[in-house]
Amino acid sequence: MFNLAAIWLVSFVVGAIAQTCPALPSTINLTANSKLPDPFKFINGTAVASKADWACRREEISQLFQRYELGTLPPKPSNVTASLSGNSLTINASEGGKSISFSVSISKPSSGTAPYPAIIAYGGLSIPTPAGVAVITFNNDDIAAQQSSSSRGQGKFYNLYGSNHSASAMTAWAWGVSRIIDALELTPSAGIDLDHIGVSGCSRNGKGALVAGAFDTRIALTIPQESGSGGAGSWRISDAIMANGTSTQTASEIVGENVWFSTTFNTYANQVNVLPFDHHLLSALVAPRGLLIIDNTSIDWLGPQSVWGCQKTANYVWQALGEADHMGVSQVGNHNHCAFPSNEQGDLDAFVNKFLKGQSTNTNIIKTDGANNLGFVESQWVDWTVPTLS
Ligand code: MCU
Repeated sequence: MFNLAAIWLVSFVVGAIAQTCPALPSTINLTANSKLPDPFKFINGTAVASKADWACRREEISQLFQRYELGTLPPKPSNVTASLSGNSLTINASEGGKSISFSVSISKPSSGTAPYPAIIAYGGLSIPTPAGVAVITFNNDDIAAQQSSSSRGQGKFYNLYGSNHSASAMTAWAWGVSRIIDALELTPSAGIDLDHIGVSGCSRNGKGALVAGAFDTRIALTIPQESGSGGAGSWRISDAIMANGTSTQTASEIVGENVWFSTTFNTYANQVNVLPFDHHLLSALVAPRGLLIIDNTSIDWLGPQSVWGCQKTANYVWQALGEADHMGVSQVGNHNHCAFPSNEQGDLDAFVNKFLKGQSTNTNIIKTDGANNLGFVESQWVDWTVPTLS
């Protein structure tokens, strides 16, 4: 009964959004804004004053990211089927007379009973595997290649939708994650608890995991690890760090390095101030669901100052929604890239136990081991206030 009620509520809310949210104008006059854009103001200048408004603003932000940075995320294909063989779940998707199939492996935990919570792991899990949690290994490169800038349009996503589809590799991977969840829904014998699904990845795959968590609200916990610029970092702050003489990754570099972003983003890579968003708003799409940003203060290329400022600012959206502790940042240095340091284990456990295991834990975790707030001066970046939305 509860599930039916929940399904009814979700379709009611989705239906209400479709009816009442203003459509994004086909042409938007982009104007320079050197601050992190206001989460609580629609593109037409109207204030976000309620949780219902936020639902529409969230949809608007999603559309803006697709239009200017990530490319279009296609809806669920007309036909999705799944088959389970041992630990391998095969997903078949067809659309417009074409079809693809891809497989993920499911590694069940040695403790607990089915259905298990699970983490969908881009390219394998880079954080320590939590006890009692299944790991679903997603070969994201099979869906969209990311060898170099010449990987554009390569991978199974593009076999289905055409090599000229606007979706960036990260959007194609997010589509893949959604199809994995569709397949888990179709396959109860896979033994995965649909209310407790997480997603994680490190570095380039951390950027990808954040995008998947942003787009699919069936994901309960998103854990991008050391995702850096183009992930948990802010385009604007990274440009400022670079201008101050620290060699860090910026939008203008990233668009030449790989195919993580849409070709449309090339237009904005040298003028990020005109973007009507920054990556605090990519994170904000996850709210009020669980998000733990795991980061490293020791690698300039990742832009630790940028990640810190961006994500501290993102937390204001959770604050506005009355769920500040559903989003955390744990930033610790003195370890190699993607090597999870043991002194972050407690932070990870707190989030996993709350969002994947339903326990009551303290997830008030917004911390860095970098000195002096890593030089982040909020007044330089934030020129808006945080409403209380009800
Ligand atoms: C942090 O993610 C990327 C980074 O954006 C790239 O510039 C660098 O080449 O690779 C990083 C990565 O994915 O390392 C595994």
